[in-house]
Amino acid sequence: MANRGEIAVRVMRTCREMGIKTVAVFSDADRTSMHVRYSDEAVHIGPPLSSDSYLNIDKIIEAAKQTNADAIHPGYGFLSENAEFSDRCKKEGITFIGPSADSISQMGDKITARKTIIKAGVPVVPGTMDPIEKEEDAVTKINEIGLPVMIKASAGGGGKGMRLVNAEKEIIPSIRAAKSEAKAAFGNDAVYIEKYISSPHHIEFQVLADKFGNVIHLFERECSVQRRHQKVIEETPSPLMTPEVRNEMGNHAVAVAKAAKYEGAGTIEFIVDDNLNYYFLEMNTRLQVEHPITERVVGIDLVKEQINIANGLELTYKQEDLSQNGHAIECRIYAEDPDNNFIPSPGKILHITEPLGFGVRHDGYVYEGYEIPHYYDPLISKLIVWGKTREEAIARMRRSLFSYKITGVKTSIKFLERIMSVPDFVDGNYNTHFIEKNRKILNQGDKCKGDCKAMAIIAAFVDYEQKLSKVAPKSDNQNSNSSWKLNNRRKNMVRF
Ligand code: MV4
Repeated sequence: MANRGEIAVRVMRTCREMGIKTVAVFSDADRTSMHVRYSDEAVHIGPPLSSDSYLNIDKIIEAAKQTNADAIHPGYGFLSENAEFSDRCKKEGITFIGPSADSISQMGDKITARKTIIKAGVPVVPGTMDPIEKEEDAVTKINEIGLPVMIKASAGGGGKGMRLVNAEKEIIPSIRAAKSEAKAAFGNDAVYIEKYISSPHHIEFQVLADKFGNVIHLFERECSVQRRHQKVIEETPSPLMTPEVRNEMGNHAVAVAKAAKYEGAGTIEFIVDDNLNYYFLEMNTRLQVEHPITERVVGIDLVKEQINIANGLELTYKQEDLSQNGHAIECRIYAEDPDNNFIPSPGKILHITEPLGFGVRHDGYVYEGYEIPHYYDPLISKLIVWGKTREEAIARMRRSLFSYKITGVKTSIKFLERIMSVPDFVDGNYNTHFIEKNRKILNQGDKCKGDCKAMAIIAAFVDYEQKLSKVAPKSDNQNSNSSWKLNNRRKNMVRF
């Protein structure tokens, strides 16, 4: 398991179910980490810095050889989308649980990906198909496409090396800025132009592809609730989607995976406008953080499928076997301070009470007394709930967040609780600007003194939760169904 934290534990859980022995790798900062405790064996791979440990290909390969590992699961982040690593595993005779180096490189280079995708008949954002060579040509092209446009680094992704251009005089400075940023970040300064899609939704499709060319999709995830290109909440089905568009986008996602000769679990990202026009954005050639919502609604363990595919087994599901059952939402719980610009808050967990109960899944790795290191992503856990309907899932997420207690570090829990009561979220009426649009309500939280409607809803909700959780007063009257209590409760009851 070439990873750490919650994803390492999550993958090893499935291995244990499948009777597969696991080897953890760990840096000096992770000696007491849960993934080390959960594994069957653990190998130390170096100092805390990722570049010296979890990103060091030689160290990981050495650990695999030392323990006679048959296969490596890369998780997400770290080496998961590194073509060289996929290739190196192959050369060493170790199965890489993921796609080939060629598939990774083809999708990692956005210009190559756009060309492949167009050939497959899938809509891409209108724009250029080759790197910008001459600045004058770019100006001509942009005038054809029409402002605003985005300049994007071909080697970029996830928001890095992007520039929005609103006015003609910004074109050349933006190209130069994007190029130098791309050069510094990726060692490749190729940039291209896309028409700007304003107020988009981010909707992605999960795919599974085996070594025999069978490809299925597992429907969509709505990921528009994000902050600075970091997803905050994901849900499936998307409140925006219709059965017709879902079917069409799903077929296009399958076409993308086939065009990339893809193998394993992958995700096709689309940007979608309010009129449900959709365009391919990028393909993520790994298991994603938010994969559990798909698992819950479709009923398939994606890690088990990844392992079986890597092991050369044929997919046992056909597209027509799959359907979406109910609604799932995931909240990402970070060790960060939502009232102080989300600065990371690593440190020791003094107390943790995890939410439990029907329809709740909690994918985490911390325990009482564990110290979250400052070297890595401060994700503590992912809280995933399921409900028959979206309304039920939201109510279940509210009560789960309400009963989730962590002390010792600051967490994003109360910020997520606020989102669950913001009218635009409750109505399913949101796009990638949601957090910015609702910034006032979300950021001021308890301090909000204005006459804002959402704060009233939050206050009413907190009141409701307190009523449900308070201890019944001692009474001489042993009949606890006294009428004042019942009236009080009925007033607050919600029916689904
Ligand atoms: C865009 C766009 C609008 N028009 N491209 C941001 C991350 C990277 N994957 C692509 N991104 C965007 N590309 C065009 N032509 C708006 C975004 C964008 C965005 C996309 C998905 C999720 C969140 C986003 C937040 C801001 C901007």
